[in-house]
Amino acid sequence: MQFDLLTIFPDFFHGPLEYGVVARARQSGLLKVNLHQLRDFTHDLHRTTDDRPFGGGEGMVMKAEPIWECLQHVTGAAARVQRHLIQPAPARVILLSAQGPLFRQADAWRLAAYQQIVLICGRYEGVDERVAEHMADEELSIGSYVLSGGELAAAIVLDAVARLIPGVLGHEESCRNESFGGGAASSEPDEPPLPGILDCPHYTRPVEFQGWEVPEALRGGHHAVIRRWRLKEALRKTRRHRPDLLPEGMPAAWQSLLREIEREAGPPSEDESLP
Ligand code: 6GU
Repeated sequence: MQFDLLTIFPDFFHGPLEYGVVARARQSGLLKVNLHQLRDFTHDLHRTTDDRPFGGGEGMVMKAEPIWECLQHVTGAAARVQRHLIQPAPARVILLSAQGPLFRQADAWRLAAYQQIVLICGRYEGVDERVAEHMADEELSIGSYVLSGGELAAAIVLDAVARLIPGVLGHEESCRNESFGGGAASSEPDEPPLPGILDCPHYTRPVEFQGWEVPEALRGGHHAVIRRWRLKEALRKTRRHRPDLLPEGMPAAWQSLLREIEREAGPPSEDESLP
């Protein structure tokens, strides 16, 4: 899988690309990342990538032309390579923008099916709307807050997608049994991920530390007991931290565990019941 990142700060990505799972995926050849300096696609002496907004107002707007020219370069080269493939996989062009729909785990799974993903990182007060309208296939935001540029968001999208490429994660770090992966819900290892809840708590040695003990259920080696404990604690954490993730038509077993949790906890505190 190939990522092409369009940015005025290509060096920003050295950290995110050079550690852990992403670095290993690149070394193994499962992931290729190309950084493109948008200033290389300008034609003026000052390599200008921004300009004043039509209609006036504060701040600068990222120009459409350097992005257009860089996209021609990036997807044009891919098209030449793809002419030799039997079934060319399409590229997906994404604009990172605070105005996009929220990037979720389901989007990471969806994007992992593409052969090439192009991420356009906006800067300044915004990007000329013709990029979102005519050049990008979609916009994505990583959350309800304002960042000073799309680079951090692009690194997050790249990380979330790269670790889903088949072969990138080993067995010990498989991605199904974790938050949003549906692991607590899936009974079969090859089942597609369900709409996810949060991951269950994890413990390692020592069994007691500073008087804090590892829960009894995890210590006995009874697989059914462990499985039930993990699902229950995943539900407990989800109910407490992200009740919005609890699906509408929950399996009866989940509902019964949640009733147990509610009996143990009493009614949600005023703080938790706020929207
Ligand atoms: Cl993708 N970009 C910017 N500038 N701010 C954001 C964002 C993206 N997602 C959340 N806030």
